Amino acid sequence: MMKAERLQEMPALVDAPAWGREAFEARLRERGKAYHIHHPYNVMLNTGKATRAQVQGWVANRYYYQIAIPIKDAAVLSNCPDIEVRRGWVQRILDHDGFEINGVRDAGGIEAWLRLADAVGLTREEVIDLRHVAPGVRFAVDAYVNFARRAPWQEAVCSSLTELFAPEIHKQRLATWPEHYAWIQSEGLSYFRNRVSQARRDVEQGLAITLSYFDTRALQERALEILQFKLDILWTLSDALVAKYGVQA
Ligand code: AHQ
Repeated sequence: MMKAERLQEMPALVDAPAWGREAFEARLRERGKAYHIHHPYNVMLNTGKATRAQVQGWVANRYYYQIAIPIKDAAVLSNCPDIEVRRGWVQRILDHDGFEINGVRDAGGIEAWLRLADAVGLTREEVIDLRHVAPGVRFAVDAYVNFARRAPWQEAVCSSLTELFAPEIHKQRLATWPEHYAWIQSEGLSYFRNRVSQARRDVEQGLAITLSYFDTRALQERALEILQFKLDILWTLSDALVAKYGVQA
C-alpha cells in the first residue's frame, strides 16, 4: 500500500498535472533498472556461473510461478466486465495451459516448462509435486495471485507490465545458455523462444490499458507503485533462491 510519507505528499500529487502518455510510459520503463535481470542469481545464470544444482533449483522453483500465471490471469478475467479486454486477455491462459481448438493443438507454456525441466535433468514428478519450491518463492508468487484476485482489474493489468522488460531476459538466456550450459538440450529452451513474442503481445495490451486508465497524476503514481510491487515479487523470488542454493559471482 502507499507508504505513510507518500500519503503526506498526496495533496500535492493530487493537484499536480497528469504526465502525458509518453512521459508516463517513460517513467514505467525507468523502473526496469529494478528488474530481476539485474539480480545476482539471474546474472549468475546468464553468465554461465551457475552449477547444475542452481540451474535445476531455478527451473523447479520458477515452475511454481509459471503455474500461477494462468490462475492470476483467470482472476483478472473474473474481475473484468469489459468483453473486449477479456477477449485479448484470455489468450494468456491459452499460452500457458495450451489448447486444442478445431483440431489445432498447442501443448502450452507449462508443458514447455516441463520439457525445460527434463532438459536440465529434473523428473516431471519432482517438479510437478513442488517438493523443491522454497517458502519465499511460494510466498512471493502467492502474493501476486492474491493481489490480482483483490485489486481492481486495471491494477492487476498494470502489475503484469514487468513484461516490458521480459523479452530482453528471454533473449539473453537464448543467447548465453547454449554456450554456457552445453549439457542442456536446446529443445528445452523452447519456452524462452515462445515467450519473446508472447511477452511483446502481452505488453501491447497491458500498456494500452495502463496508459489509458491511470490518467491522473495520483493514479499514475499508483501505477508506478504497483509496478514496483511486482518488480519486488520477482526480486524476492530470486532472493529466496540465493538463500536455498547460494550464488556465486
Ligand atoms: O514466463 C513469464 C510469463 O509467462 C509471465 C507472465 C507475466 C505476468 O502476467 O506477470 N510475467 C511473466 C514473466 C515470465 N517470465 C519471467 C522470466 O524472467 O522468465 C519474467 C516475468 C515477468 O517479467 O513478469
